[in-house]
Amino acid sequence: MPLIFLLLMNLLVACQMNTEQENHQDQENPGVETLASKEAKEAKEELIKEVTLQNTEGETIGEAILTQMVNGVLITLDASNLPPGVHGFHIHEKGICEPPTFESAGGHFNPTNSKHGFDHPEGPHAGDLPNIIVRDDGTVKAEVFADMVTLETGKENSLLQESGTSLMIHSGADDYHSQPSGDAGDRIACGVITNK
Ligand SMILES: [Cu+2]
Ligand SMILES: [Zn+2]
Repeated sequence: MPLIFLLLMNLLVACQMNTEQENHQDQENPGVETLASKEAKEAKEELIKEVTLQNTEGETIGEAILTQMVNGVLITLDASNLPPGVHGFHIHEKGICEPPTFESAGGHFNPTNSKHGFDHPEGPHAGDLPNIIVRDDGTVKAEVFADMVTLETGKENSLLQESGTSLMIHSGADDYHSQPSGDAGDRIACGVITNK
């Protein structure tokens, strides 16, 4: 049998095995181990999403990197040209950012059908995030952890929905209890989290 065919057969067999059997297979055939672990690394790297944020004029003002962690999604925000002060920051339920109002993004991402706010007894929404603070020079760098969502597809709380989801910055602070969205004021920046 040609060598390439044998290698393909080994790969197919390895793919169908559970972890324990796979380990056994790996010891017998180090070549398969290398290929399999390469695939695992690539799969993890896919669980990172880059989100471009735009303001109400449609100009790009920064980005957010979403990284799948063990118990949630780390959101690393880096933006500029924003009004200084405290601003509400949320994940909204639709992946459509149409300036200037960004109403197209819908309400907060809320797969658990909860109430808004960390301080609400029936809250929070999965898409509720801590307020961010913009510096006097209009820049913000923040790391926010969203522990109720995932980047793994096919789950109810996945941010990679068919219709996408979005990140939103508001003009004012989220008070963490007012319905439906924390009385955080206008939507001033939006970024689509695509499922692609
Ligand atoms: Cu919002
Ligand atoms: Zn909310």
